[in-house]
Amino acid sequence: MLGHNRKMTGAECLADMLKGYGVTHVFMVPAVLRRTFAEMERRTTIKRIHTHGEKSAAYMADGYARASGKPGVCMAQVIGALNLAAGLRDAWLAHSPVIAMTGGREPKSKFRKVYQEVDDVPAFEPVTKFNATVDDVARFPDMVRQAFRTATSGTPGPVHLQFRGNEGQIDLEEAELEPLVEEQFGRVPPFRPAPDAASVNAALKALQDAERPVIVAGGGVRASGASAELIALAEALQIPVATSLNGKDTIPGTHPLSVGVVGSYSRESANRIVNAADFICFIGTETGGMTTHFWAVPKIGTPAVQIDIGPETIGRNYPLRVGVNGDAKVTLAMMLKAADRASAAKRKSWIAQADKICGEWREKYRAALTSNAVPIRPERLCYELTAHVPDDAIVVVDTGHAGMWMGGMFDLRSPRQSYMRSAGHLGWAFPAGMGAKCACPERPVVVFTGDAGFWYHIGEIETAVRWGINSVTVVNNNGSGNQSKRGFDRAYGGEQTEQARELWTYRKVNFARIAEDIGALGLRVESADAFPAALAQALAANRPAVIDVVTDIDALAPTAVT
Ligand SMILES: Cc1ncc(C[n+]2csc(CCOP(=O)(O)OP(=O)(O)O)c2C)c(N)n1
Repeated sequence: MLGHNRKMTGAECLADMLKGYGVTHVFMVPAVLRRTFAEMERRTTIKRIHTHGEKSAAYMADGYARASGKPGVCMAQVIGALNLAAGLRDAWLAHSPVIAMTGGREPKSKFRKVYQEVDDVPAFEPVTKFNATVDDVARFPDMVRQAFRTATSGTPGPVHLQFRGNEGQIDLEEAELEPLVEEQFGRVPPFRPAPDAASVNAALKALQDAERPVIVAGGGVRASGASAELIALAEALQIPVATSLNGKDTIPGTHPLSVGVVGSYSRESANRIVNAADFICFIGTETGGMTTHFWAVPKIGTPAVQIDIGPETIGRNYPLRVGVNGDAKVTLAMMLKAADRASAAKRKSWIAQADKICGEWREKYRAALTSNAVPIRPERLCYELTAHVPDDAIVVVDTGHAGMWMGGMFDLRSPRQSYMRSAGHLGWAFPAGMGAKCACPERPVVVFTGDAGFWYHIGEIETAVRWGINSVTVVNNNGSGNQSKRGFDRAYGGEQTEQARELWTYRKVNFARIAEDIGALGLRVESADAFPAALAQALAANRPAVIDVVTDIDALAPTAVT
């Protein structure tokens, strides 16, 4: 391959490689890899999105990756490296393929108290699958390939490359370089390993024998693009489907076999049905605390099978009848092919029971979902979003109360809609939604966040306006982080003092005015009936939009049932 005597700079090589992998945007705070940015301008159409903080740059790259399946690239110079590492934590928790590039240390000035330096590499260790330094320009091609290969392969996840020089100035150096790209690793999944047939047959037999089985589908089904196969198998065998929060868009909430999100930020019907099941088929879920409400739903000991691309997760939390190691789409297709459809008949009364439980949930929350109360009830806001979010929208949801409200009360209506959620970080959704919009400019992006979450990266409104990143952000604005209310009640031994409210309340602010001042469309909604028109106006605006919805500070989301 080499020996062509064609020298190029690291910057030229990196720009060519990012283009070759299909990267369309990079997210960063300068100054890092400056020469590479100059080469990107000359040699590619990659957009260099200059943000107001490294953490939001990482969240944008994460949103880009989760929306498209293509690695999201974010960058920081040495002094911003730990801010970037902090931003990788959500991508790590959500198994999102993010590639972080930072400036690093020069051997000649190490340990001499050079300006701004600490050894950043260890900080990336707990939030990456591959954490490496590029110290010689000759290593650009193979290290960049390894970054893409690792981020996308197996269970996807973030990687980090530190380039020599506090601003990555190694990119100025020249060598004989081959900017070879393996396009296969430009998107998840690069491989679809087929499981062992005997394990598939054993899992299928156990599932078919069960009278009250449930499938729990997670983010692995989403990463594999296996929704259609999941739904087809559930229909063929007549099995209800619950999802993890990360797998919420693997089956529309309006599908007759969908029972909702199971676990902590969940829907009561899903938890009740999973706990009434005699058999669980986990697929593409690591059976973590959030999905199982700390292993109470289902109870440990419930007979189960688990299907996953990552062998290390199979059986981690639940003793299994059968473990199946393979890609979700391939495995589900194999199961579907061998499925005994006649076995569905014995599940008639189970399906009727599941329908009844779902109906009871709807009845229980009907009044809240359709409430005209002022200030607005968040349940009603979720109900309006279910009805009015476009058929091909990407819905991006923050954590805290936003995660609880939307996880439990919102339904996707179409298999063309996507749902992405913060894996735990308050403030993730607004920048992640911007990244999603960069990745899929032709699709509407609707972000749902609380005001507590929106404050984190509010400066990025300016980035959205500057770059024309036209996502729509719905702010559930109750002037507080009121998910914390219950916790402080407990801490104060039952009921908190009036002064304790200073621990979780904020000033009342009109975010629509702030958005307008920065150049976005700002709309304020004070009555629920006005929301659909505001959403329609925001979606049609052709500029970034913030819908400030004034909601009830006393509205607390229901907690998980066990
Ligand atoms: C980075 C980060 N820090 C702290 C938390 C803990 N946390 C969870 S919810 C919450 C308060 C926000 O409450 P919420 O009711 O979601 O806000 P609102 O919807 O009222 O804006 C906090 C501080 C977190 N999830 N992420």
